[in-house]
Amino acid sequence: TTDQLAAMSEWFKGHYTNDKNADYGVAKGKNVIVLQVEALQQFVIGLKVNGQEVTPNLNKLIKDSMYYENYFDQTNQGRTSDGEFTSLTSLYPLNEGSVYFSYPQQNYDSLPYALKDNGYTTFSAHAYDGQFWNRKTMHQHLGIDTSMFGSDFAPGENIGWGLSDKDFLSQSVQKIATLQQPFFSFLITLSNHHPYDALPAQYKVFDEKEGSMLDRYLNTAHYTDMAIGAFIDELKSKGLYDNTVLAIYGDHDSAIDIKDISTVVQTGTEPIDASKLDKVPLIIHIPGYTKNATSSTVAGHLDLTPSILHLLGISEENHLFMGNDLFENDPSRLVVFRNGSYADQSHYFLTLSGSIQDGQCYDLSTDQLQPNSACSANAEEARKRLDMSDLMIQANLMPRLKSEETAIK
Ligand code: GP9
Repeated sequence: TTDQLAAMSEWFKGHYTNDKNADYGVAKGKNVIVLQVEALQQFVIGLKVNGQEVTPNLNKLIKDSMYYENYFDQTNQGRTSDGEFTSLTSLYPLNEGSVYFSYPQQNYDSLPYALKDNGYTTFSAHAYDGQFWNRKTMHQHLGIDTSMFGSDFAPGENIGWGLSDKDFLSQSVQKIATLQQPFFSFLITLSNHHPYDALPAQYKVFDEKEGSMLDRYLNTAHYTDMAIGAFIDELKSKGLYDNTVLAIYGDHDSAIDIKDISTVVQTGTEPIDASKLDKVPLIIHIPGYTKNATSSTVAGHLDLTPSILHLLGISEENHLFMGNDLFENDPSRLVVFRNGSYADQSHYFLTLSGSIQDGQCYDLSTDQLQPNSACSANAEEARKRLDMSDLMIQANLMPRLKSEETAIK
């Protein structure tokens, strides 16, 4: 209804903070590479097993980058496709299924479209078949002009489902180097895929106990980290590294049992330990940016697009992104999960049933149960955001909302 549209418009107006602080536009005009890493979880970052780092290359990159250590996984049943959708459109995944399959014909706003409007070339690549997750269609529909999938790559070393991350990233750099600048490139890795049993023996550096998925995972994650290290070296040798913002994040959890993970890292207290562990790293390397740091700000997949736009000095004003710009100072920011649970800067609200009444409110740092009243307002706000996102997707409201915005101005 018109009232609903007006209410949604109001919400977006309130959400948009127009905080053009000192970081705004620090990477103006730079190329952008977004690297979505299969099943990369935050707990492997900085982790040493038998004295050896699991992700030495990412650890090194972090020393020279912004690193978000509390970046939560906001995906749902659409797994890798949800990682892409939430990150590129700053909308929530569906409750059931994947937007990529269920609503491929709607009009979406997206990071690639926002960049195209600002003169960027847009490109994506993934080593598996383009029909999978309906990517060929959806990448185009999200504003990506050229893509490479599966057989578009030259044959090379295969690991599991397809071309190894090392060869995939290497061939992707060759292609990226030919793109007109500034470019946006979206790359999705594959080798670190569940159940992590396809890695050739010569890449294994950690001992694997018989039947331990965690041990296998540590090896494949280490392999992918090596491939990312080689990728960064190739970007440097092509002269691209110093004029490119490089954002790297994990798409979703690894499906490894928390009991196994707790043998290598400290996990929280039941029953929120598993939810709190469901974090992926976000690393943003910004050439020439001096404020490199680790941030413990609570954040998630929906925040990628607004944050990249902030760095490029592209205003969010004419866009409808539901996530938060991580470079703005906004202590009220909320990370909403698909089942209605949420994390803010001090609480974790956990609802397994999806009902607010059945939820429990925890102190985020101590895991202590709090009175529900401490979480009730944000729990309602969380539900409202999910409903809005669903309505925008299912009723294809983006075009109408955009004209509403224009009418208000
Ligand atoms: C397949 C790959 C894996 O192309 O992206 O998807 P997932 O099974 O992790 O959703």
